[in-house]
Amino acid sequence: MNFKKIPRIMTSQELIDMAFSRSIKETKKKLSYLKSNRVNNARKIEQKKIEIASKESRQYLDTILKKTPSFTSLPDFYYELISLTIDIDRTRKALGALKWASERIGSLEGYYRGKIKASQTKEEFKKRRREFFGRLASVLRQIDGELGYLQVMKGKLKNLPIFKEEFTVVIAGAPNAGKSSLLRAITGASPRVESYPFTTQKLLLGYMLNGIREYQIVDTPGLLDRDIEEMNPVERQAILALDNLADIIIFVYDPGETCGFPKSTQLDILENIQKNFNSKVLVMLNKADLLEKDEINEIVKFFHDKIYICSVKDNYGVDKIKEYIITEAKRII
Ligand SMILES: Nc1nc2c(ncn2[C@@H]2O[C@H](COP(=O)(O)OP(=O)(O)OP(=O)(O)O)[C@@H](O)[C@H]2O)c(=O)[nH]1
Ligand SMILES: [Mg+2]
Repeated sequence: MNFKKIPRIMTSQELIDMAFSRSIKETKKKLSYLKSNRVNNARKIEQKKIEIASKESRQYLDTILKKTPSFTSLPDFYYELISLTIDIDRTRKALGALKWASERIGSLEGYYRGKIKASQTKEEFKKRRREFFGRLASVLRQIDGELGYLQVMKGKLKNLPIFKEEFTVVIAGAPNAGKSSLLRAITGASPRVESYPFTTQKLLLGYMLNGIREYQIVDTPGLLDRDIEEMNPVERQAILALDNLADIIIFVYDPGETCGFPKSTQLDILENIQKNFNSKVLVMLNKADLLEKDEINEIVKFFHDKIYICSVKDNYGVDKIKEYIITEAKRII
């Protein structure tokens, strides 16, 4: 699954310019020994221009088709992740259009070479070749929108994380609770952290090291308290990770509510996670620096001591989270 191999996607105008300029240059290079004042040579030269313009544009389109991995052969998890990232049907349609263009150029090439063969004068050869160039450009212009779409698709796929078969921790919680801050604190990753919700829009990956062992940590977009059917593709990525990747889950809880979501909503999200996924859930009270001691004690009581008190901002309690991950990894694997 290597999306980096997809070549840079040109616009139709860039592709037209490339095909025409190579056609002229290559023909000159290859047939420089021919004198164009002879009718037969002039015919060969114009045919060569057609052949090269066709070859260059078709080769380019065929490379995109060949280097774009077939989505159906992907493992289920990646197929789902990709379908939440790009519109797979739309991408298939765009690839279909490229295939059509390549075939159309091939048949136009055959048609115009035949026309030139049957022509008698240099003027006619030139006219036919120009007609071919015009029709080639028109076919490529027709797929300009599709090329544009594939360019966007490539940009999105290039950034998809590739997960390893390692012990994996998935960090979940309400938007703005401090999930990405935690990822940053325990791994070498540097995700964007902002004081507003919905900063993280896709799955982010980091690795926590302990000697020679590494643990895979996945940061997810914030969850709201709602049914899967109502979730948008960004939230669904979090669900997908919780369902498919998590050996354990860390739920980041912000009882000070600076995240903008009340405690009750956050506890409902937690309950849904505990209900719907099999993995063990560690609850992490974050932003303890903003709470009074009494408030913290009350929360600890509410959770029957089963909660980790942290302030990622002050790096307080983060080591305990790391220890927990290491112990669980030993226990599970
Ligand atoms: N006071 C305080 N602020 C914190 C702490 N941890 C995170 N924050 C702040 O909370 C805000 C949100 O942090 P993020 O790490 O981006 O939160 P997130 O859960 O990844 O947010 P989304 O990606 O939007 O879901 C940022 O302004 C952080 O600086 C903490 O322990 N104490
Ligand atoms: Mg985030």
